[in-house]
Amino acid sequence: KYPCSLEQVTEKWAAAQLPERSAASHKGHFGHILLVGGAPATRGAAVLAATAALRSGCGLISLAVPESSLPLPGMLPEIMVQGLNGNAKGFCKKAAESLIPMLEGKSLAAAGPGMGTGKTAAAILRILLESSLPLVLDADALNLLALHGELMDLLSRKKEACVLTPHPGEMARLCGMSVQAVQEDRISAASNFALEKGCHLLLKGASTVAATPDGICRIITKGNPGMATGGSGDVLCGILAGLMAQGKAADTAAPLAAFLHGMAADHLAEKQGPQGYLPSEVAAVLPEIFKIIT
Ligand code: NPW
Ligand code: AMP
Ligand code: MG
Repeated sequence: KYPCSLEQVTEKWAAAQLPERSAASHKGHFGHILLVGGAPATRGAAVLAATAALRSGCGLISLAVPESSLPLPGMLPEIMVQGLNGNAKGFCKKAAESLIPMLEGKSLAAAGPGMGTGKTAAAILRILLESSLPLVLDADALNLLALHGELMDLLSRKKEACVLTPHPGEMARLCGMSVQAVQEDRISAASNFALEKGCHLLLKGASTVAATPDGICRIITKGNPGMATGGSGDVLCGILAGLMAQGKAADTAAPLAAFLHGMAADHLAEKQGPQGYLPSEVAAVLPEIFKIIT
């Protein structure tokens, strides 16, 4: 029935995939992420993603936001920040050229949380798609792909791994389908896109589907409806970037990120109650999850 083979992600599998740390390791071993997003009205999304990347164990993270978004609320001092040309709406013209030197020395880029969908945001996404960095694309980066055919073509041609993390609404925009059609056959929707574009894709929601460009779909059943709140997906984006920065290949990092994210939320739902726990708390509990996962 499906265009792919199916695997269920188990706790045993997830535990066996966790990044390792030798006693002599240092931050240079765990990658340097460039995260782009955070227009003024949605700057919290970028902070949540950057925080989650650190909580998943990345070595370094540099956050690029419009200068008009500074200072950032809830900002951790561990995050390095660069304000690029911007106004009240988001990134402005010169932001795209000032981003180019920031690509140097990075292990991967993640883009989209709270980024906005204006002209300069599109120019920034083009630079990232034309770069030699692996990418994690979420939220507005997905909306930009859906809006601009030439960006979608660049995605198809990109050699380095790209992981897209749409919720069903974003997936519907990416495929030009209705949300209902996506939800009716989530596995085929995710797998067909991954096969056609040669990318990895995590279709989020109850029972997340992790599709690879070579026709494998991994199903993640961790997670609960308490996660249905603003900022949840931004945290997942950060966890995924954090795992890839630590050297995890996209086909492992994507299902592992969704599993850890869901397990952390299940842990909070069990301890605190089924709803009202926050995405920032899901990120904060990750160290405990790394400890208890068997
Ligand atoms: P409807 O109502 O069914 O027609 P959007 P967003 C549809 C940032 N954020 N799950 C549904 O449409 C993000 O990073 C900032 C979800 C719904 O109205 C982005 O940059 C925050 N959606 C930006 O905001 C916290 C589903 O999609 C629409 C769905 C916009 O992101 C919040 C919502 O999606 C947010 O993360 C499903 N299962 N099924 C911050 N604190 O700064 C259908 N939809 O329009 O893409 O908006 O996800 O909020
Ligand atoms: P976003 O819509 O981008 O904020 O992403 C929402 C996040 O919460 C994704 O990781 C979803 O998989 C997760 N999520 C939302 N609702 C549920 C649900 N009912 N069951 C499990 N996970 C969910
Ligand atoms: Mg989102």
